[in-house]
Formats: sequence, C-alpha cells, structure tokens
Amino acid sequence: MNVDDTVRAIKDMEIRGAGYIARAGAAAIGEMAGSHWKDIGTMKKDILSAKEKLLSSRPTAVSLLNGLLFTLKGFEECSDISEAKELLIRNSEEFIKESNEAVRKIGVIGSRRIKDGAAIMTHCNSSAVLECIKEAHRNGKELKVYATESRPWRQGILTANDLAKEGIDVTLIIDSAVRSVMKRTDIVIVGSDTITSNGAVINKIGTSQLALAANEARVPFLVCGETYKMSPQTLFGDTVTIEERDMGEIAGKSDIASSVKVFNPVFDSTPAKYIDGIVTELGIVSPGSVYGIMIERFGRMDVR
Ligand code: RUB
Repeated sequence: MNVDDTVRAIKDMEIRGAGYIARAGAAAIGEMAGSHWKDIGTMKKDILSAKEKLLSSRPTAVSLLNGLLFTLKGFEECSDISEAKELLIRNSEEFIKESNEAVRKIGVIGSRRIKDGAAIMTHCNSSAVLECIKEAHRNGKELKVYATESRPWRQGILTANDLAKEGIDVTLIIDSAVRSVMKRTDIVIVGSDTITSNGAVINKIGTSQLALAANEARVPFLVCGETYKMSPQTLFGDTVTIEERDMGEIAGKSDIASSVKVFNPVFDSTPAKYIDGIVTELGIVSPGSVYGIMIERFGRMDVR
C-alpha cells in the first residue's frame, strides 16, 4: 500500500491497533523507497515528508514513530540512491519481522501468567493480548474471557469474534459492566499504544477504569506492550497527545439537541501504580523498570 493509501486507511481505522499501525507505516516507507528516483536529494525530501504525513495519521501510538525511526535509521547519511533504497527496504522488512516476532514472544510469555480455569477480562482489541489468550488456549488451558464492547468503535466485537473462532469461551460485556463483572474475573490483560518513562500506559479509553476496578477487587492487571511502544520522548518530559475523534462516532447530529457538546477522547492513561506487570518481548517487567529499558534501548538514538 502506498503512503497516501496507508495514511487514509489509518485515519479511517481500516488499519488500527498500535502494532498494525507501526508495521503499516514501515511497509509504506519500504514500498515508497522502491520507486524510481531522479536524484538522492529529491528522494530524501520526499521520504522525510512521507514520514511526517504518516505521523499525522494518528497522534497517540508512539509505535508508529518508533517504527518509522527504525525504518529511517541511517537514511540521511546515505550518499546514493541504490544505497538508500536498499537500506530503507531492509530496515522496513526487519522492523516488520521483529514486530511480528515480538507479538509472538509476548503471547508465549504472557500466557504463562494465565492459570488453567482463569476468567480473563480484556478491553478493546489488542493483537498482543489475543496472542497471550490464544497461546494459553493452545496449551490446553480452560479459559473464560470477558471482552468489553469498547464504545464507540466497538472493537470488543472483533476481539470476541476472533476468540470465539478459536473455540474460546467468550462473553461480550458493555463498558459500564466492568466493575460488576470484575468480581468474576481472575486477571485483566490489556494492550498498549504508548508506555511512558514513568511506567504509565496509554491505551483505549476506559482502560484506566478497568485498572481502578481491578485494583479495588485485588485482581492482577497486566499490560502487553512490545518495547517499541515505549516512548523515549517522555524521558524528556514530553506528554502524550490523546487523540480526540469526531463527535459523529458517539451521536449523530439528529440524535442530540444542537446545544449538546460531545467530547470523544479515544485513549486514556493508566498510572503505573495500578499496573502489576508489563509483558514485553524481553519478559515481564515492572512499570518501574521502563525507564532503564528505554535508556538501554534508545539511549544512543535521535528520538526526535
Ligand atoms: C486499539 C487499542 C489497542 C492497542 C494495542 O485502539 O487501544 O489496545 O492499540 O493493540 P484503536 P496491539 O482501535 O483505536 O487503534 O496490541 O494490536 O498493538
């Protein structure tokens, strides 16, 4: 898919979920690099403006920025077209491969925290979370999953259908049933769009409500996140932009009086104190160790 189609598909939520968005961004740059280029100067200018265009598609998931930085690593130092093409295509393929591999590893590592007979609650639709649940199921564990609807886009329906296809016992609940159903839940597992240097997790709106309800009911709360969901910019005090989407996703103009305002933030932040562990491809880490991992992983990188 070319850059413009990728940007449109991400904006329209045809491509969604932080991992998919990151891989789609890397793939679009790889595809663009393979085009015919007149000279290296034009190539650099156009590829860098494509990066900005991709970044503007959705503002919250740092995975997209990290995927693009990975893909563009060494590009500005390239002195000829064939070297630059080769580098971008290789980086793009490597990012996609490593990203898919990270999700698979998270599945294996996270599944070990799911006990036989467990009732799991999840929110929205995270490929990393699905991988943990499916892996536990493949290992013969009896599971029961509560999938929240996740208004307004109702990604919970995707989650429920996907798990049902695998033969997993899954129940769809409305978002406001979370606290009530928490009493029947053994573990909460959610995905992440961005993980900040202080161990907070930005994920689908409502995630922090699950965390509070889990904390109150003393139910363990796990987050799945590939290390490219960690935001090095937050080491420098940058805050994460929470995407606000169109009011039409919540209510049509004819449903409400013209004076009614609609506010539609689509992500929220869960503080580190409510998170028992973050399942990464490196293992399960505490929110407090995110800072050290970031320094080690991104320390020598130009993160802007
Ligand atoms: C999706 C969402 C997912 C994370 C992680 O929101 O919040 O939990 O992106 O997903 P949206 P993954 O549908 O608005 O993109 O584990 O697949 O990266």
